Amino acid sequence: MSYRIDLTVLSEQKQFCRFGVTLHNLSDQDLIDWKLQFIIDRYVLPESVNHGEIKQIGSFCTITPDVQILKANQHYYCELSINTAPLRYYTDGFKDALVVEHNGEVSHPVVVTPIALASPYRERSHIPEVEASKLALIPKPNQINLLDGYYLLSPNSQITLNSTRAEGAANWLQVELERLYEFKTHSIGHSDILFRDNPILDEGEYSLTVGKEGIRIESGSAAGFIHACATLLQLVEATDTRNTLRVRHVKISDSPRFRYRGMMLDCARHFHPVERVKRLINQLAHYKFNQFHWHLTDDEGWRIEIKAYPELTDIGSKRGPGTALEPQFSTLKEVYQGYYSQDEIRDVIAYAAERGITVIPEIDIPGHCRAAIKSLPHLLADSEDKSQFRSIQHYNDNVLSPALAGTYEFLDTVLAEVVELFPSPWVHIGADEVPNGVWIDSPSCKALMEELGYQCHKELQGHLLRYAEKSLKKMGKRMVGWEEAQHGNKVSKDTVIYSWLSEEAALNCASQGFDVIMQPAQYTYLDMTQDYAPEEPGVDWAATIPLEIAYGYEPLKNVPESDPIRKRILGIQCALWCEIITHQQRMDYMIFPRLTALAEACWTNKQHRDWKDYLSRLKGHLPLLDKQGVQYRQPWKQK
Ligand code: TNX
Repeated sequence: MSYRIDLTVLSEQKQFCRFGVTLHNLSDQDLIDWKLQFIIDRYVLPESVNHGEIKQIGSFCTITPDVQILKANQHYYCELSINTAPLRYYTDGFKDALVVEHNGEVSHPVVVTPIALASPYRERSHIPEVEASKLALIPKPNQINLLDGYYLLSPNSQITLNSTRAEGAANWLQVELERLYEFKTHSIGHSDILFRDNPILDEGEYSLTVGKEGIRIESGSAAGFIHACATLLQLVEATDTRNTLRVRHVKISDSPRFRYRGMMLDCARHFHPVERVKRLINQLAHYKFNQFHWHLTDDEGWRIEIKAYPELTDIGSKRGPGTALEPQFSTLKEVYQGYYSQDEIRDVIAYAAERGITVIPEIDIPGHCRAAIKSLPHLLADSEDKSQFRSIQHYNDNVLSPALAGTYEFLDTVLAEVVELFPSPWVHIGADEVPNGVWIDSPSCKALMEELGYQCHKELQGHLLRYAEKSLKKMGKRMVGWEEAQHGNKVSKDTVIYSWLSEEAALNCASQGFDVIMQPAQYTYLDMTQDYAPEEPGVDWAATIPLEIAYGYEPLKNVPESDPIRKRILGIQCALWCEIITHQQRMDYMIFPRLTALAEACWTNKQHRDWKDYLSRLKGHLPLLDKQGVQYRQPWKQK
């Protein structure tokens, strides 16, 4: 390889770090009229760069060096600084680098070496050794009676449905038995697996009895039947005889702790093909989750087809050379793209519904809108706005204007199509991370504030969100949004708040009268690293989350049973933000096994949860993940 770049930590303090960057020209050609591009997700202080000038848009940086020629076999060196926390992990460093010559007409790939970290942590989290449990059920059912003996399932086994509600569950069970064990049930024979209605049971509740006479599943809801099948699929064991499975005699009565048990997947930062999304949804069903929150739009990509605005996907779903959006997060040289057609979305929704999972779409406004604004500038760009701001992800042009007619036209049109497409009663409107300083120097925002008597710019955000809330309500939907949706004090208490800053913040929203979904980043963010070794992929702005910490998340730990605030906490959600999730293997590694730990926080009552007990069930469960090719992080790593 002809070019190599090194990033070295020179000094680090809590909120200020200085680095040395060396580009080696190992080719036999001089570089003339060249620039250096790289990707890093921290903000580089522009004034801090010596020997050149930096321009940064999001994670995309370009350095114009102060030397025009870099001779063959020579190197270029500069220093730069950030004023955020030190880098601790290799994935914090340059993700990609490129040398471009002659205004980008020629480009040369650059080998990126791992950052030379100042003080790599050597501390590791330690998972105690345990015996694998023979009853490897995750999440742990709330009542189990283990009995002697096994029931055998053979190809003559028949599934009998005494409930129309159980149809979806029975289909899913058959699909999964075939996928996992190449096992097919017949339609003749006696009733080995019987699904029966039991209207006394609550939503999601089920009972599962395996005895001499067969497998009996009872529930009062379609969801309950699905959860029963999820349990059954973990009880099933292969035998030495082909096409014969055995199931331990057991009696289980089970119901969820929280009624909302979700996972959010960011498909904007990196695009996940439909098959990958479905694979995750199916996994969620196995751990009794019932909500899939689909983050479909962000600064770096618009991923949902909107028929009225083909530009959103023609332009907004692509980034990289020759497109309207700069490269971000991973590759510099190739165009990165992807979106879901409405047909694909319908297919995903149906697939999820068959597994008891509701798909909640998120259209993130008014921040995180760069892809939309670049796609529809005639509607969404406020050319007179001279406000200076920088978003958390380092953009200065990613916020919708509450004072443009185009913004409302856009919202009406997009939301109408979204509502039409998604049966979910909730639509997520984002509302997170609107940067300070936005709208301040926009004449039209000023005029709007005067007209409505608003004192503070945050009220403009409230104004826009209130509009969205009303439109969604008219269309029969409930608006839900991130924590910041209540900023600006305009949305009604009908809006459900997804709180991500901390559990304390969630309780604060609940005490104001909002219904709340808790997604505290310190426990539920699956993009956080899982240990302290520098080769662990991930970020750590909220925390490092080893399995033990994820498992240790005990929702509402400090809230007394009698506190009425508990009623406002509808459930728990975990999230995978995808800045560094570029491929399936990385996704598996970040999700598993932590998802199984969090599933238990969602489902299992506090008194039945125990770290060591979970570990032994996890150990017993890993072979099932292996069977499916899930590339989880090994909990019992050899040092
Ligand atoms: C915060 S949590 C975000 C996302 C980032 C994530 C990275 C929230 C509502 N916003 O935009 O992707 O951190 O961890």
